[in-house]
Amino acid sequence: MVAGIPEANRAEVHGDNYLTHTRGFLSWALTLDHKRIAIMYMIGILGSFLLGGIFALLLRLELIGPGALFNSNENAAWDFYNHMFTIHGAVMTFLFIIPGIPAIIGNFALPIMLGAKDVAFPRLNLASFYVWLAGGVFFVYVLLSGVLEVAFGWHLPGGFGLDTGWTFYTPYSTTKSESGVIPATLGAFVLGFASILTAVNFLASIHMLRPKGMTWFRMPLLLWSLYSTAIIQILATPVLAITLLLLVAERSMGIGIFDPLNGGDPVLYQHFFWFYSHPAVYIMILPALGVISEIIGIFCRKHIFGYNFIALSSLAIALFSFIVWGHHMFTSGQSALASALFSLLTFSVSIPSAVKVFNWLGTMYKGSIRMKAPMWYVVGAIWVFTIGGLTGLFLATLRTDIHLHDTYFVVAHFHYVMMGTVLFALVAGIYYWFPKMFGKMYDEKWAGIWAVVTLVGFNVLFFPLFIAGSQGMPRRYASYEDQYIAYHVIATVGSWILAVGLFGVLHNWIQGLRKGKKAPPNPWGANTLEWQTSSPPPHDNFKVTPAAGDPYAIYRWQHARSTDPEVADGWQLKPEYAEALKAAGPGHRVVAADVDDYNDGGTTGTSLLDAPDNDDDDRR
Ligand code: HEM
Ligand SMILES: [Cu+2]
Repeated sequence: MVAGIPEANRAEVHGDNYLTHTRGFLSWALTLDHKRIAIMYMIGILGSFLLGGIFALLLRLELIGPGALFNSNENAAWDFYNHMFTIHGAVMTFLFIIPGIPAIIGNFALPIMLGAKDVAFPRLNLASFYVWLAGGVFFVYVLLSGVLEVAFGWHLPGGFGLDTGWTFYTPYSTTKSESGVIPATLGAFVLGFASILTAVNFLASIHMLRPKGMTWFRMPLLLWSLYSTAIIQILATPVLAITLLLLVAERSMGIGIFDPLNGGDPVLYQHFFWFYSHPAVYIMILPALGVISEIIGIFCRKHIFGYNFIALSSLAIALFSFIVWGHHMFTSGQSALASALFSLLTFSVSIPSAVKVFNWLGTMYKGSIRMKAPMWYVVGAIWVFTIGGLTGLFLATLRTDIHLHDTYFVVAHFHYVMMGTVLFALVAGIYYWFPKMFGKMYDEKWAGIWAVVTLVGFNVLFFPLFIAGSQGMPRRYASYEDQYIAYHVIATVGSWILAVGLFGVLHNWIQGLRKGKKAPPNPWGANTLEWQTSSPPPHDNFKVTPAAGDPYAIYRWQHARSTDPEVADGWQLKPEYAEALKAAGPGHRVVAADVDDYNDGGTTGTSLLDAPDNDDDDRR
């Protein structure tokens, strides 16, 4: 084989790609192309993040001091606070973080990584996008009902706003609150279907569409993590669905399942809820860990360390995730034996998580690290995941949890794990696949600057909250004792730094879209199959299905082997590399292949990397 991606896949560079394949609103709205669906999800999900983020900034601003900031009438102010933190939590959880990485990055990358033309069931894929959208409409309704109530005193059916906390704990959600519990739970119910449909599609795709040469243990790690996630989505989500329907039945008809006045048990609700919601934490986090595993080796120029352990730890996490829910209920009056068992099991789940961190660090160790935007965020994500994970141990320990339960320690812990790890992995992933998605490069210098700002902002925002929490600052309180003021002021300032950084990232992406340099097919020198087609890929991804090898073989980016250094299609190696390659003669290799090693020689592009073959030489 000679240079670059297979000839037939290269030709597409001149012709159409999935973005330009057909035009017009309907061609997007009715598309079955997984890549377009991914882009539509991206707009919707980043939009939800913006919405949840606005609430977060308002919340944080309110907490800058103990007084009522937005309304001089204290009761009204506290009421407003309850609505804000509930809507923030619900939007972030159900609309942003659960669908996030699978819907955006999974939808875009999974079929191409499999060398396939699309997911197994493209129509189902489009359907799940619209189901997600429908679920979102319920939340918009809840939001609107709150705004209309406050602004004009209009009452929409189903209550106004939402103030129960995103967990909808009974009996508050069933008998006390006047808020839109029913529309909100129905929204979460509908969103659950979107989650299940995507999971079914991914499972089927991974089982049916793997190309020649891609055995289970030659599958990219992102696919392992999406596979494990899909198992949780399919098994756990129905539990939430049933729980929420029971809640609706209880609230509207008082059937007496959760309400003690009718013989029900509110703690039962908590069991049901966390039986889903703890596994859901791994629905959020596993795809993020997959993205990290996917990116890290490439930017350390090393074969990922401990591939099998990373792959299997995803499955282990998925299985463990089902048997630890009781750690949310140490203070709820469940039996001491149950609590002790749940504590032990919770510690066990930290083993596979730690396995991943060790393997990432093993990959970085003695690697030749390139600090590009994806790598900045991967390092940031590993940092916050480690802090989040270690602080989780305090919450898994019975005695310390009694002290820390429902304090800001918990708020800090889950923002480190959920928001930090998942958001940074998502940003890393969007940067990493940006050239493939849009055929353009983003600006590396600004990407680095905004990365530092976001990572600093995040830690300034959430780290002080560990301390405030350990000193007793309770969560879900709009006001507090003076001793906590300093922590809240620092955190609020941190939230602004973070916001500036995130707007910087958005700006960087938009500038990349508008003015970015044309991207070569394989700017990072990666070996997974999506880099074996042009950027952006054509509608069908590949004209010839590439054969898969070791997804993390390093010689692809350490050495480009070619008899023809003047590569077709205009992406040329810098003269020094080309010279060396020519001097080496046929069959030889030179160190090359990073986007910086190319000259943008014209209008088209291919890389000098080898087409995949199945050699196993210098694999590690
Ligand atoms: C991926 C992003 C995020 C997710 C998934 C997320 C999720 C959540 C969840 C689930 C809650 C729990 C609400 C409850 O206790 O019922 C919460 C609370 C909170 N979040 Fe976030 N959040 C995110 C980003 C942020 C950001 C950027 C900020 C700050 C600017 C923030 C500030 C807060 C605050 C202050 C609370 C606590 C409210 C209270 O307990 O009084 N969150 N968040
Ligand atoms: Cu949990």
